[in-house]
Amino acid sequence: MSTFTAIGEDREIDQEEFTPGVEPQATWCPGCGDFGVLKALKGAMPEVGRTPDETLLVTGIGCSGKLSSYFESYGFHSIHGRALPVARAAKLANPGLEVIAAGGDGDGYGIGGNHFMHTARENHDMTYIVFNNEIFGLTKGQTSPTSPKGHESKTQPHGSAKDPVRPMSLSLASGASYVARTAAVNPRQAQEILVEAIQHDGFAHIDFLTQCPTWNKDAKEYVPYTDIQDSDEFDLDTGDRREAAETMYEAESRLYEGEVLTGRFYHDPDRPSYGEEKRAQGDVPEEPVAERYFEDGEWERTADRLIDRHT
Ligand SMILES: Cc1ncc(C[n+]2csc(CCOP(=O)(O)OP(=O)(O)O)c2C)c(N)n1
Ligand code: SF4
Ligand SMILES: [Mg+2]
Repeated sequence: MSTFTAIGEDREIDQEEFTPGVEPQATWCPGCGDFGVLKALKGAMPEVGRTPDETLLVTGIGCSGKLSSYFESYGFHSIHGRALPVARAAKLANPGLEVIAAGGDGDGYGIGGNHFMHTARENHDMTYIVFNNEIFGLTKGQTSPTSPKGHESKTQPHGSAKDPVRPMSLSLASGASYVARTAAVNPRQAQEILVEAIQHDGFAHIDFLTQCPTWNKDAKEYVPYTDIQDSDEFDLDTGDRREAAETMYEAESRLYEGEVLTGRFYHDPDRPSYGEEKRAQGDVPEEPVAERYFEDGEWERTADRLIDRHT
């Protein structure tokens, strides 16, 4: 079965289908928050109703990037900071695929920051999970763009003199149409948010707090956490940009004071995705731009039809 013929299958899906036969056990350190992302993602897929054949997971480089090895679906372990351009191209080539991109805070907010900003701006239809452990985990604990000011590490032995990136504020200002923060220690909320993000038509960004007990002992486990949707202190209208911006700023500031605020911060269900805009203009076809196979073994390239139209 190809990824094209599998799309639209209607059947019960078991989350165990997302456990690969090769390397079923993740090799992350004991207590690593990355396990929580994998668990929540596997739990979300049956709820969304997508099979491994209908899903593409693109990852960057880092401990977080190993997610695609431990999750059964189409997978692409790309290069550092470049998961989003790969994911964008795949989604445009095959709009029926459920595309999920994932990587670390260094990967997505540092070296890949430019791609993050523009993928949000263009509202590409995908879910982007950023494992935020406030450190470079894989390369053994260097300061990352989300490390708190004053954080001591091998690269900043006297403490970082830099203000950290505000991931949700950056995402909203750039144009993301769904923005949330969750934490590995909150698996129920994490799964619910993943389901919403995957079902959202547009760029859905999740800042996923993942503790790194090996290299970032300061970050502890992101507990206790408060779900802003359950808190009496917040009465946020997630469709209101200004309110969302204020609440994100508050959550980002308080994280560095030791208070973990999680939940849904912004959701605009009406903004058309980049793919929808391009299809409306007739610039990309409705069907995949890749090779299409037929039952009798014949195939055609819809890309050829596109090229004919432009020559
Ligand atoms: C172009 C390039 N520069 C640097 C590296 C080295 N490198 C690998 S992973 C990494 C940072 C990982 O940190 P993060 O993205 O936060 O992921 P984590 O390991 O914390 O999940 C770096 C700098 C690389 N692989 N490629
Ligand atoms: S180094 Fe940190 S982020 Fe990497 S697997 Fe170990 S605990 Fe997880
Ligand atoms: Mg990291």
